Amino acid sequence: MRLVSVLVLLISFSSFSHALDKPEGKVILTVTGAINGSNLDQSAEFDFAMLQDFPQYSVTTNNPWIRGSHTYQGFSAVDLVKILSSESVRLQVFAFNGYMTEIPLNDFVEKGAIFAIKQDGQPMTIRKLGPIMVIYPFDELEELKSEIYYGRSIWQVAEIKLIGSME
Ligand SMILES: Nc1nc2c(c(=O)[nH]1)N[C@H]1C(S)=C(S)[C@@H](COP(=O)(O)O)O[C@H]1N2
Ligand SMILES: [Mo]
Repeated sequence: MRLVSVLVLLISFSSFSHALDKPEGKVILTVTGAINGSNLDQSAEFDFAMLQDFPQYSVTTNNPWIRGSHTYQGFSAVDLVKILSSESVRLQVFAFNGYMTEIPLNDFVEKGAIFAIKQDGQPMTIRKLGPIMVIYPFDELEELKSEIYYGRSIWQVAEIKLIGSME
């Protein structure tokens, strides 16, 4: 059962059901690991438009790193795993600065986490901790205000490695 209600914006499902496209714009996310569907050898690359074509979810919350309450919009790891025909249940997420954290896929279901690509309707610049940042609905679930979820709140995400269920 979903514990956290996240607003499904359904901005565009159109290209989601198709085979994975090739990025036309600047690649902002590389996905490696336990994937079957791909648009490159052993990995999948995404530009901003491709990430925006995923079902979009919205979380409005405060967080410890950005002043004030903001509305974050982005995609779910559940849909990413689905489009890559992966059975992964765990993600290793890497930032530009080399920071890495592990996130259970379940956080995107039960805790309402999203990979945010927009803040208040605008793409997130690197200065604003973009282009991709993991956001939890801290204001909605008190248990998220702990070092576990702060540590999983990785910003300036560059790469996701899907860890297979057998690893
Ligand atoms: N890109 C990136 N995200 C990150 C980190 C980091 O070093 N780089 N640190 C993580 C950890 S361990 C915590 S507790 C929180 C808060 O880090 P801070 O207290 O140093 O701001 O951000 C997380 N996200
Ligand atoms: Mo931390």
